[in-house]
Amino acid sequence: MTKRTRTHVWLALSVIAVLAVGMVACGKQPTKRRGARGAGGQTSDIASAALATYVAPGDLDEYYLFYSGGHSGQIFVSGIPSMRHIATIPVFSPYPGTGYGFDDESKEMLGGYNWGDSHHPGLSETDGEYDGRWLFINDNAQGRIARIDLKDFKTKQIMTIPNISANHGSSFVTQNSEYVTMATRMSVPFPAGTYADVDEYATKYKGIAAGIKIDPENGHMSLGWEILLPPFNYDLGDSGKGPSDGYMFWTCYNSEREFIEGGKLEVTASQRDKDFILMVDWRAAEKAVADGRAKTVTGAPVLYPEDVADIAWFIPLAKSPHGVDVSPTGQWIVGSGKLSPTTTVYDIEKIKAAIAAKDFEETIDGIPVLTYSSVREAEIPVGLGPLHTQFDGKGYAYTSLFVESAVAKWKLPPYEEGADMNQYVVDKIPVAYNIGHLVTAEGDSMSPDGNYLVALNKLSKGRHLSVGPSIPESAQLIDISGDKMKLIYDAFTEPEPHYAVIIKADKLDPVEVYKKDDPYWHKSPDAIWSVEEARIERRGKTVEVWMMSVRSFFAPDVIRVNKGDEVIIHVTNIEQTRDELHGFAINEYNINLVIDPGETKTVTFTAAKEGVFAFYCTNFCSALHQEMQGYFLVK
Ligand code: RUQ
Ligand code: CUA
Repeated sequence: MTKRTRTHVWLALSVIAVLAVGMVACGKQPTKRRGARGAGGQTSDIASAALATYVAPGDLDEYYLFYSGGHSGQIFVSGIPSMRHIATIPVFSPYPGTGYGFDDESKEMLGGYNWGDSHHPGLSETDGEYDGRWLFINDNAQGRIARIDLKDFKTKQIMTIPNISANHGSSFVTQNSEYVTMATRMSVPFPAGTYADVDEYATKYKGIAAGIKIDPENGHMSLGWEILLPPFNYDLGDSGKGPSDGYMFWTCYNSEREFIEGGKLEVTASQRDKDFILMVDWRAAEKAVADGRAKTVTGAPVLYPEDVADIAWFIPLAKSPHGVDVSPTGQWIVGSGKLSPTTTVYDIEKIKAAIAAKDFEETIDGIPVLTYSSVREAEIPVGLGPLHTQFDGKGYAYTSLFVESAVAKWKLPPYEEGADMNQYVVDKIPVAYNIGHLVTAEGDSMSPDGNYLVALNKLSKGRHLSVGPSIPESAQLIDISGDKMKLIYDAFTEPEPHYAVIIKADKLDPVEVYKKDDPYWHKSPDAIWSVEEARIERRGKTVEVWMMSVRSFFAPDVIRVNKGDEVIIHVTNIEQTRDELHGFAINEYNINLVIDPGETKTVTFTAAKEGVFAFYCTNFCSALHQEMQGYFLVK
């Protein structure tokens, strides 16, 4: 491309940036609370919004909202409509509040990292409906994926696969939870661990799309297949449903396939008018692996599109694509480009017909590019900076507009022949600058509820009291039950919200106690249930302790070791009463376990410091909680 076109793109981007900055409001001072009553004794908008979101003391919310915590590495849980933050689920980062990352098991899961970049939570599904079993979440930084069991809201597995770099297009679950997606956002030399300089980017660097198999019995994840891809940046994804079940979709940018040192990727990756949606037939990929057509590379079954046809296709999409979302019926595939003021709708039937007719524009690294005009249904003029789309189940779609700081509501097909497409954009609501993702109630399922939408902001307009340069994030609750969208609540979210999912509260039934005889829970072989079983055993330089905790003491309450010993402590909380958690912290040893009723946790460490160290219960458990302590003596 010429220097001139580059300058143009650069200019356009700068204009967008300036526009955006111009919209930032100044810091907030406390405002007088506005009256809830409008003129003439009418109930004002504020009063009806308050009524719509107020969950009275003792009442419960209607939905769970799970939103990712970005580089906090966590998932946050709120209720809808109150938007109250009620829990934090630590996934990729330690969280002393629940003792996560301190016991052997969670430490091992974290794999030596103490953070992750969690972006897109995805719920397990049965027949295209959220079934409330598991929640999946990706780590964009370390290329990982995790599973949370919604029976106890705890992270049960963190998985890494080879050859993938920056897993962003994840975690999008198939209609019957057969697979969850993973994909490379930032291509690197292939196979994993190869060295090649960035000037060999176009040829030596590769992307990967992967299908992670989910065990239907217990949710356990394992690698199903990988597909070798050109070095584009694979961004967002979604799984098909109904007529598109069997397909996975990912947007990609930088189809220019270059990384020029000092060249500004934002400029070099914005040259082409269109990039692509990658579409993968996961059943065909699964079969190709079963038929022995994959090559084993760094331990992974990798399919090469040059050798294995009919597993992957590209669909052109303007421009620097970000979100791709499948409509509730599964017929419409909706893609948005950050630098195009339109959202493009594709018909899965046209896509299938184009594949059958080999209606291709070109082939890139063995992957056919479907002819745009044959598969596109319509381009909808939604507005500036479209990112993500959600649905209400009543035939409407909602697209977030980053640059415009708004949500556009528009109608899904069918459209009248030759009609002015502007008429199908039926409503727009401004939100706090700048919006990234948005989510509707049960929005990724085949039957969204059509009542609530949460707009998650990227940059904040200062919707809260000022707390310094780290402006509190904001998530806005929007009522989408009527023709016009209505902003009804401004909530804080912990940094930094990316995607979220909303599930009906009555679909979950979490336990409050690990019942001693509940076969669902894997029992630790080191659990003990009485003072009599409590003991300390020494084997050479290893001291192993089986400890029991109950209101309000530990048994044993004195542990004597020698400096340099390896110490293994198993603590069982034998309580069977709700909210009777006990902590176990050894001062100055950086040990902090929190053990739920009926749970056993193990910590292994070296007694490196000599002296006498108190240990105590960190979780308030009874009137005599302060007395719940003991001593760890290191000679
Ligand atoms: S991204 S603001 Cu990580 Cu989900 Cu679109
Ligand atoms: Cu046990 Cu506090």
